[in-house]
Amino acid sequence: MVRTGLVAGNWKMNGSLEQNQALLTAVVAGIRSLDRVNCAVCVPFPYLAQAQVLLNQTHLAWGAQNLSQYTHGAYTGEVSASMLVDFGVQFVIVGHSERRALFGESDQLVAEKFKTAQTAKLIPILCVGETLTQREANETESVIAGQLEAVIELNGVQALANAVIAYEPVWAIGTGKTATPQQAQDVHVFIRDKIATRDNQIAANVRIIYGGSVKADNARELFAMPDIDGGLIGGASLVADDFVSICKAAQ
Ligand code: G2H
Repeated sequence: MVRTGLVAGNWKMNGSLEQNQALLTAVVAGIRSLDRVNCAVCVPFPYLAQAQVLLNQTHLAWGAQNLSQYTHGAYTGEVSASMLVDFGVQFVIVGHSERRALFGESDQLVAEKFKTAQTAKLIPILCVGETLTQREANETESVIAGQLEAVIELNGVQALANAVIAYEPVWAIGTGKTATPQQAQDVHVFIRDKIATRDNQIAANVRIIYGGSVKADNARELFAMPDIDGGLIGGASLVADDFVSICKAAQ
């Protein structure tokens, strides 16, 4: 892997103070010796304070799963970028397919959230990916190009120098179906080539991670592909031994 790998857990809406304490303590111990991969967990908002206390001065970074596109004000129920910064957050997921599909987030809104995150010096993990219907209609590339273009239009290609892209085929999320390493590699190359039409160096350096039913037993073959720079891990990030194995596979 030419770029430093990143394995980020996406806990989604899971956890409790008690479970998190055990999980985070075990993960911190398990990844202690890893020095060639970055590891992070994106936890639900209420647990950011707990993550900050438990993970400060460890090898495990922490992040959030969403943020508001607004900086402050009368937006009931929203969480701003500066609030995340107050809790030591480094990464924030934007445009996860569950936010796009279940909460109506458009490409434009995702691009705005990306901008708000970067303005606050957070590192956005921008999720892109196609549904099964879109893949079967040969629309994978056009869908991903549209998701990417919306972000580049609003933020400029330079913005990708301090961001991570996660390719998450919607048909592989939480379904137990994983893209084959070659299927994922092909899309990662497409994304990198697309960025290269604007800036070669940014394209070569940006980390593109894969998400969608990554498990301890398939991580190594996925991460062995030259353009897969790690993973965004859902279900398997809730089990300490599995998440640690996946982090080790990216080293
Ligand atoms: C995709 C992934 C994490 P899972 O959503 O973002 O979840 O690994 O459970 O498919």
